[in-house]
Amino acid sequence: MILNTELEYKGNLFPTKIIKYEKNLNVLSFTTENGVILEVTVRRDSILRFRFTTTGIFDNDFSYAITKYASRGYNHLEVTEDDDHYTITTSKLICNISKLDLRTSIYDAKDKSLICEDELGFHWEESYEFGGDVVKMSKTAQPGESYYGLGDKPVDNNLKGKRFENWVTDSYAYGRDTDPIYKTIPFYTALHNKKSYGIFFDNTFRSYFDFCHERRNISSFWAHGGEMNYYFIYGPDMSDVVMNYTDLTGKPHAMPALWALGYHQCKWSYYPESNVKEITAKFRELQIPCDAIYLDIDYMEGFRCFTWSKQYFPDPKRMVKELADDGFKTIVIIDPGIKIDMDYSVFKEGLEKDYFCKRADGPYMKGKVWPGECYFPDFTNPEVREWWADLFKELVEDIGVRGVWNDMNEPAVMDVPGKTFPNDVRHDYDGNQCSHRKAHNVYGMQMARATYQGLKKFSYPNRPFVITRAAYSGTQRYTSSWTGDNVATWDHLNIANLQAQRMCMSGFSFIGSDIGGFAEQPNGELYARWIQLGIFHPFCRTHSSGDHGDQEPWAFGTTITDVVRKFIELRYQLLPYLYTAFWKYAEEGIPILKSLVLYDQYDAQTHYRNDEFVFGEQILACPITGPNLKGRRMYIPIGKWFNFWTDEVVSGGQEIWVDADLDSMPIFVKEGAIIPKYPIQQYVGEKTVEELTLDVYYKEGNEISEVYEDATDGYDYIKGRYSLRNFKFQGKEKEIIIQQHKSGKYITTYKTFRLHFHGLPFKIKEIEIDNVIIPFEELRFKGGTSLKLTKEFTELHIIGE
Ligand code: MIG
Repeated sequence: MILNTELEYKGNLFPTKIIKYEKNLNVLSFTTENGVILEVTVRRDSILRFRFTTTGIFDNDFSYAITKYASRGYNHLEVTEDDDHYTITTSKLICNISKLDLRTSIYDAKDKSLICEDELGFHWEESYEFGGDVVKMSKTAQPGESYYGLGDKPVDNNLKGKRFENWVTDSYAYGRDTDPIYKTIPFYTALHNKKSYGIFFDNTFRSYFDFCHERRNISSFWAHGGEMNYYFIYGPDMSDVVMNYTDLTGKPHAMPALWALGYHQCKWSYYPESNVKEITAKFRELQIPCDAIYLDIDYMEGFRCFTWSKQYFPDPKRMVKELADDGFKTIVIIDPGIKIDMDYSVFKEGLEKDYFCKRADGPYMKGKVWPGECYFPDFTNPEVREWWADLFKELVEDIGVRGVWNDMNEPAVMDVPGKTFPNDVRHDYDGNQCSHRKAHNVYGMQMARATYQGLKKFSYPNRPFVITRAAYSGTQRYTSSWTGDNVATWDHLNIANLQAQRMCMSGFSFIGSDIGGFAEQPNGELYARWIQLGIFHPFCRTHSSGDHGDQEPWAFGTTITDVVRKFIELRYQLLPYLYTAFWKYAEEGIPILKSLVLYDQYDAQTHYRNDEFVFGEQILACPITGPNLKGRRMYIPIGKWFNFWTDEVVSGGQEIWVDADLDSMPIFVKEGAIIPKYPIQQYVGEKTVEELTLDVYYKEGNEISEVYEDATDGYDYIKGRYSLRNFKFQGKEKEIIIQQHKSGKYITTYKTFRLHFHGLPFKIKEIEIDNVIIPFEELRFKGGTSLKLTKEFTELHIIGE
């Protein structure tokens, strides 16, 4: 809260009555007697933007979060007026704006039910110290309302009763409820009476959200500067809210290369070269699949970005090539701090070109990080971003590095209060010069963006791969991310689960945790359980601080190694399934992981669930989150599900006990699903995929499954060279019909499918492929019930006896 006595003196200020209304196409503005203007922009039938100024003049309308590719347009817009309010009507929403004080209430246009209503609505306090306002909004909580989202907050899914701060912060060994941590995603979804809406508060200043914490029936949000500027996004399906938010702030600009969805191995630090080679060789020797190996800060010369330690890595180009020949992509860390050193070309150039951040009165922003005293590029300057992007030429184009890891980009500064830049540091903010108060939350995002631009340019024709620690809404367009410096404890396994789900429902699906924990050391059991969870996270990497014992899959004895291998192998088998989920995310903004509330908001049981989640659209997973467990109770969402290991069918809508010894975990597959699988490979591309396995889970009824594939890297898919298979499954008592619709011009390497049936209630008698009857024996694999058949069919009938 604001403790400044001067502020308290004047206190909250409120808009007064409307004296002027103007309509300019889809932009409606309402001016009050005391000079407040509310501008409502109808972006879509279900998306309204609300923006307020208290000075009669709006800021330049600029946002790092909103993508220029966001959809626009609506079917219907009508504004009417009566005695006490204006009414904006679209095909989805009715929004009333009070003539007395600008307070709004929003209703569902179909059934006229109340969705969201201002309490005090917009109000503000003048900020004497910094100028401008502390801008505030409060809304009345509806009966039974719950709240979800907000990025990486390490708390239970349902945010009700809690208050949060958004200020991107380096948070070594954070814990449950630590707030704020690395990311600022000021977007939440609310749910009441089975209907969901979302609010995206696009304000980069330090901001706060209160979900019925301060007052039991009130939700509110406010920021220490800037405009009250928020988007109201209506569902009523939560998945539509999340998709629309993701459309607004952007989907990934490109698909990741398939290898990026493989398993990654990291530690602080693998060096020298011989150590790196030992690790990679061990993966191949033990036949544990792995696609990427990371070099942390010790690969550099005195922590100078874009240099290599001559002692530890005398010939990086050769090493990177040798690793690549063995299937390993090399990923290196790059931090924002540039060492003050006149003999260091990056520093000299940055200085000469005036690219480093400065304090208010002119001196450089000097801060201590790993290299010692550093200056920091102003990534909010487009010219600096271009320069930064070009610095990757040698690393990527010449040496062959395939991915870059951006760390410390909160920005983190050592040994100072606040652990970051002071507030007075100046930023370009793409031509909207401002202080660090406004730029802080986007600094890391803009660094990752510049890095992405470099990778995109110099990796071509391959796709770029970037991973960032800090983020603001919209960062998902450029990069993947991890959840920062967690700890090797069981509670952190839980936190990782929550954070990955939360990031996914906050539009940022390419996320994972440091598997096993960054700080301290897991025992084998914790590591194995964490791998089991990690293989279901879109980004899958083991990382540790390296100042305790080893944390490779083989570091805990052969029993654990075998469990870890088994699950990483499963990840590789499921790659086409995950790739398809990623494609749906990149294409439509559908989150890759779905918390149960997002999966089925109509079942009230899901509103408080935390552990179970749906991976893609048809696999339900739930980690084991404590020691010595041989299983657990978990909630199965409504519907019928196959136990992945036993094929036993369970009915959802209830909590059940599920066995899961250390070499297992609860995994279920939705009935009717067709799950695509690749053969186990030690790295993506090790094998040519000669056959696509399709695991078909019987259902009496219909279900649709899809498989997206392309060349696994490169940009041909954008030109239509992809392969999308849509399978329509219809199950009857004694028959299965599978219709395949194929689109895209990519020709997959395999020619055949291997169909494997689960839960088939009948014995197969004959098979009809595109109206031609073929005896079962001709297609069947020796002794089994699986079929080998051409990938070209359009309609398949499996007829039982
Ligand atoms: O101050 O580069 O979160 O993943 O290994 C610590 C060393 C800096 C923090 C990152 C961590 C990384 C470590 N870094």
